[in-house]
Amino acid sequence: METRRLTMAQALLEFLKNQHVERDGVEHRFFAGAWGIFGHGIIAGFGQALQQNPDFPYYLCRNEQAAVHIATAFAKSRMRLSTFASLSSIGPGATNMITGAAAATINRIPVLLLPGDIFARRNVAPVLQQLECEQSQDISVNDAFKPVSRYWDRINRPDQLPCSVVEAMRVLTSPAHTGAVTLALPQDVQAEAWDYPAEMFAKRVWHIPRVPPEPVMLARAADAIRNAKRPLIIAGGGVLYSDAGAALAGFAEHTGIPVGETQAGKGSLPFDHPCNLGGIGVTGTPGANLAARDADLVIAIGTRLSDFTTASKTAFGNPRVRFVNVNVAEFDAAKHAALPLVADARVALQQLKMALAGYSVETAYRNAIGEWRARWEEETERIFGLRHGPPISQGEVIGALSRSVQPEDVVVNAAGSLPGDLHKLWRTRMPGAYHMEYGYSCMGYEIAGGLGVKMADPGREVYVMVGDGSFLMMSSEIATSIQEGYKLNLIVLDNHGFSSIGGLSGAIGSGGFGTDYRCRTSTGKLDGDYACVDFAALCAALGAASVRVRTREELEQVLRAMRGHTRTTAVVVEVDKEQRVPGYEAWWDVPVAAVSESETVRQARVEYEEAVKKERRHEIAASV
Ligand SMILES: Cc1ncc(C[n+]2csc(CCOP(=O)(O)OP(=O)(O)O)c2C)c(N)n1
Ligand SMILES: [Mg+2]
Repeated sequence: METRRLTMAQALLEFLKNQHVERDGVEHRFFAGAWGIFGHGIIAGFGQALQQNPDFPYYLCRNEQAAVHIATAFAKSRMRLSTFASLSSIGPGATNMITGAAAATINRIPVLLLPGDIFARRNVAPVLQQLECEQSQDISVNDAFKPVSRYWDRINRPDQLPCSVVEAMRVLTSPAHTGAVTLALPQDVQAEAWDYPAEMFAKRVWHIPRVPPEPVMLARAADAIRNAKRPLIIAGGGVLYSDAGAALAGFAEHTGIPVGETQAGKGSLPFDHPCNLGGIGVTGTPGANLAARDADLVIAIGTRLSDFTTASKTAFGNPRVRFVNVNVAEFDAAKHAALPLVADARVALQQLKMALAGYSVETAYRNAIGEWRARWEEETERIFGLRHGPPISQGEVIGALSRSVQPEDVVVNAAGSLPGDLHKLWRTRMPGAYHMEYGYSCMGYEIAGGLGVKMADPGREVYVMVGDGSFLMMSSEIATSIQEGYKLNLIVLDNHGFSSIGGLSGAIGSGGFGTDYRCRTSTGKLDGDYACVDFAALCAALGAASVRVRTREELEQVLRAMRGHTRTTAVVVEVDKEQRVPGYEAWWDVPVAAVSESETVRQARVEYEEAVKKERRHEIAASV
């Protein structure tokens, strides 16, 4: 057998370089390189391997958490057909990646994590940054990746590598099982050599299947739809990852069934498609939520049915409502006691359309959909057209940006009040043009994520909308965007604290406690002046061109100019935290204290106890 004598790290890298995926006959190189930060736990092993393999680019970021967010955003933008590896030293560098791993796994996005690990040899333990355990020599901080990884392994001997890497690839490329994969790399083993079979480094192409639905289940699903009077589609991220937008449009046009989009599924249809009711759930539009309330059949495609989508299981008010779940993952297909159509979204939609020849929803329902859509356009225009302040309203900022972008441009966001406002208001015209990380809603994802989105398709303008709270949590990748020459457009919304959690605090009777960036005073409370931060100066200090604006006109002017810039540019705008976009026909379960010294909390609890009664137990309903 032909062999190649390589270190474990060199062999791993050589293997990664040669992995490809293929779907619909089109091949993609799976790894575009590696992001990370070197330390003693990785520099002599994987670091050395990277240095002698310039065709596998290494990108240096500022925070290992950001490395994983960049990889996640890149992979999400590439519809999971390629990604980056993320590496770290042992110890804090490794644990910095755990938040990123959780975000990737929850969002079902493939990322490969390569944290350095403590010596397998053990004789020099405890090494720098080692977590010592009295009960076992077999534990390191990297064990903390287990619950947030879809596959986890530690390479304790160089000859273990072949078994692990093929398992890693199987999981990363599986539409149903993908997420974060962690291969923990003991520092000493990375540098050890072994005679690897040369075949391990041959080009390997992983086929991404389009699993067709089982015919009997397809027929049952078609029957359920034919018998429905008020069917509704929920389009989740799976629609986009399956490249099923056109199939969804064809199915919706043919049947007249309206579509509500989840955060991950937004952009499945263009916003102005006659069947698109827009966002659904807690942050949904009135039309989508009224359709959900009365629906007798919900066709949930490629969605996890999270509480934001189901309005904490209060969204579906029809006592006879049933579900047909189209999903590649059995796990999701079985939720809500649905008729499970385990299948690729595109194939399932094409076959369902054929099975439903001659079927259409009633005219009255079609008319209602048209009316909801028209009313929502009016409401959007009202919010975009507010003349509030200054400080201006967040809705006006979204309106100004919405009017200045091209259809292929991408808006990126993750946490705060913006996800709700954007889910409702953003007018997505193309798949991938709305990039929201809302599975983990991880503050700090925005700027790092924006960089990943830009790298996935440098031809598209990327607009990162980021709240002041998220910005303060992680803005350091601005410097990385300058270093790598990937231009971002940053819109920083300064409202001196947390509009989102502040509003929530009000709703649970706590009046915004602990959610404003105010100085502590002699009262002992945070009730002084705002601790103002000069975000424009921060952006400039990190290398971006930056400007602060106050009025809508100034904002519009800067947004127009930004497009022409070639390096990362930021506009900072103060917004009025109290001028919120309302919620429409939806509720979210955030339990209120059952006993309290505060009258407002007691009152909120009374309302809570009433509202929680609307929660349904769909999981125990008889199936379709
Ligand atoms: C890492 C992380 N920590 C805490 C939270 C909880 N959280 C959600 S939104 C939010 C406030 C975000 O503030 P900002 O970015 O200024 O947005 P705003 O609410 O003002 O729109 C917090 C603390 C979170 N989602 N992520
Ligand atoms: Mg804020």
